Amino acid sequence: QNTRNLWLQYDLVTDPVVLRTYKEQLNAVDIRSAALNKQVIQDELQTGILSMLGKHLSFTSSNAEVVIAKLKDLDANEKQQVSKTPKLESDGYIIKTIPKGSKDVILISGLSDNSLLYGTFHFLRLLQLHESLSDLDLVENPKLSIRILNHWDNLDRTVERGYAGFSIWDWHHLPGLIKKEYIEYARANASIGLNGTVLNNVNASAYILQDEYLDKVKALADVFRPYGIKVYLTARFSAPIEIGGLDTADPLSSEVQRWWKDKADEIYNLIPDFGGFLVKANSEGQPGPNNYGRSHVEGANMLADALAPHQGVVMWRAFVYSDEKPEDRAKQAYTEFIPFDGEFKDNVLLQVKNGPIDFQPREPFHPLFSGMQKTPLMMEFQITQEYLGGMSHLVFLPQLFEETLQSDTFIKGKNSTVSKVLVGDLSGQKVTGIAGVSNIGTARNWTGHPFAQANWFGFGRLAWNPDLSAKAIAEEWLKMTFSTDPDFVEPMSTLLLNSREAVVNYMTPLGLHHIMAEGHHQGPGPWVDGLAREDWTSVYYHKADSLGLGFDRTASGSDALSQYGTEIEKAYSKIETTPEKYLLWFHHVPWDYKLKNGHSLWYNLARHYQDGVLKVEDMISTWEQMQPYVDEYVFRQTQMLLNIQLKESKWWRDACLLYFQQFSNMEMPAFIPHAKHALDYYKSIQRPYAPGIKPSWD
Ligand code: BDP
Repeated sequence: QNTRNLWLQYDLVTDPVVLRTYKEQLNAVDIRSAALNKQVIQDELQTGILSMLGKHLSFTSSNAEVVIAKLKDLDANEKQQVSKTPKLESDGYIIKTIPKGSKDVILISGLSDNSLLYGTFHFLRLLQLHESLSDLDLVENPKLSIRILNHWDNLDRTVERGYAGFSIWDWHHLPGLIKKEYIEYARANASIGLNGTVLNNVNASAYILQDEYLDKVKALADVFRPYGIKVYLTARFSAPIEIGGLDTADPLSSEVQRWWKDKADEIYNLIPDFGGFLVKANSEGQPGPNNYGRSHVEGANMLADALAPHQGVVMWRAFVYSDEKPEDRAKQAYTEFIPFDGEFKDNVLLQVKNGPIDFQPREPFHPLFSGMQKTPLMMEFQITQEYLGGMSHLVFLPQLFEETLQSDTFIKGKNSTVSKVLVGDLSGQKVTGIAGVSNIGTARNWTGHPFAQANWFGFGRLAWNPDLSAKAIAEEWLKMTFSTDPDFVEPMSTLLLNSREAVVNYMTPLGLHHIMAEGHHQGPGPWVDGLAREDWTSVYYHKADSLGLGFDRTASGSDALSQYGTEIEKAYSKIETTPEKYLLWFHHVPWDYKLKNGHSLWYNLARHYQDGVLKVEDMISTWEQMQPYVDEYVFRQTQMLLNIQLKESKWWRDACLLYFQQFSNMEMPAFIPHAKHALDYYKSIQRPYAPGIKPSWD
């Protein structure tokens, strides 16, 4: 494998029967339409087929076995053959075998140029997975329209919460130097159906909106266009002051409104298909409408008005927790945004993190997904592993994404999943979307940990279809990246699918959350206390005392539970009926309380920490068997990283159990090995230079 090529390895098909069949089936391709990306499609097919089958395709209109054409460019016979296929959306496509004269032809068709690109990548995927090319009858429509990466990349090329090197955007040399990686990046995204990218950090510099930088942004937009990727930018709310020379950024000021309209016109003049703005306002010190006594709606709608004439959108983030109101942080976004439901302009989407706190290893879904029914909601997942071990831990995130997407909100009765809310099945929202905070950088293999590539891939696949299973994604990724051999795919997909629960266990089992070390978030820090804000400390979240552990979010506590609607509230209001995975999220539970297995909370806590460590040991022994299937360096690299993960899982276990034992005052269960150090040692570990921190705000 060449890890630069990600899941597009296009390995030579080794099974001789499959290879012979494919070779017979594929000689010539007729690409009839796709003015925008005809060359991209042709190059991809040539590269893929040459590499997988060892033969060159010819591109010709006569006698081709594959026809790639928009529906309107099909001939009468072809049109008739596809007349009964289900309705296609603009990015959707069909791949269908149809008879033509004496032979079969595979038709890849759709409404737009991009649909043909997506259909082509799907077709190549079939070969990568060694699937049959006979009697194809596939129809694919993306379930979400905005499928986007969020780069938390700064203009100085550092990446906030990035663990894979520096930003791939070489601002200094743009627009003159177009790097090969920009093209590789666009191609990788297109292959999984992603269609947008926000280039700069949510903690934004206004500078990116200066003319000089807009020329650089335009250069990237031009590279991405044939791959169907639109460019978006994070807009810093105070930009009219910082780069516009105004003395206010008040959204109701006509001068400010004018400034944003002019800025939007200027951008669209350069980039006619510019996607729009992402905004982090009045959150963690970022400027916003509240600074002028205005609301989130007034701020978002002002920007929406500037973009509307150009069909641009505003993605307004719901990640807010005020420093004035001492409410449970888990409640704040809901409390702040619910009153505005239905008041946003049509081109505003509210971008909501998957859970109500902050990208933890496990959180219940964000209650805005059930509460805010008259506003288009966009999901924000974090692909970079800020709270899940940075680049050092192997964690297959599609498992986490699937858990959120398939959570039941009950808003229209049973089976009202978050995924249905997002795609608009329950509320009829017209603009839909999903964002993933990118995990890529200048690392040779893009993501640092070789297995973090799976999280980029998995996010893209779920953005196309949020109902795909993590298992199916794991299998696809393993086959496309490493090997289709079942002796590899089966044990490795089990490994991937267990990896998320492992990290939950050794970091934050039973609903614990936000007990990471301060600032870098990569080690344990349940003792963190006394920071500028209470809700940045760990003690605020776990509330350990001599009686028990956990945050009471029921009516007797912060009452955050009531934001979830009656079904969930009823079920989770009692300890006995709350799923154990969310236990300490919603309840303060006595140390000796007996869980379902008849053992105390303290015993179970220890059990989970230990299970997490054991799961990492299992991962290591599975991996040891995989040497024959993977490149030597990737094998060693992953082995070394897994050993780091094992060491860190023990660090988590020992530090957390020693810390919590001070409160439980109970014996350490016998299955917990004696910790190598005393608690003070773990408390003294500092990592001032851990990657991904942005000192300016932390
Ligand atoms: C937190 C990160 C911080 C981000 C913030 C956000 O620690 O770096 O700026 O989320 O999403 O998780 O805005």
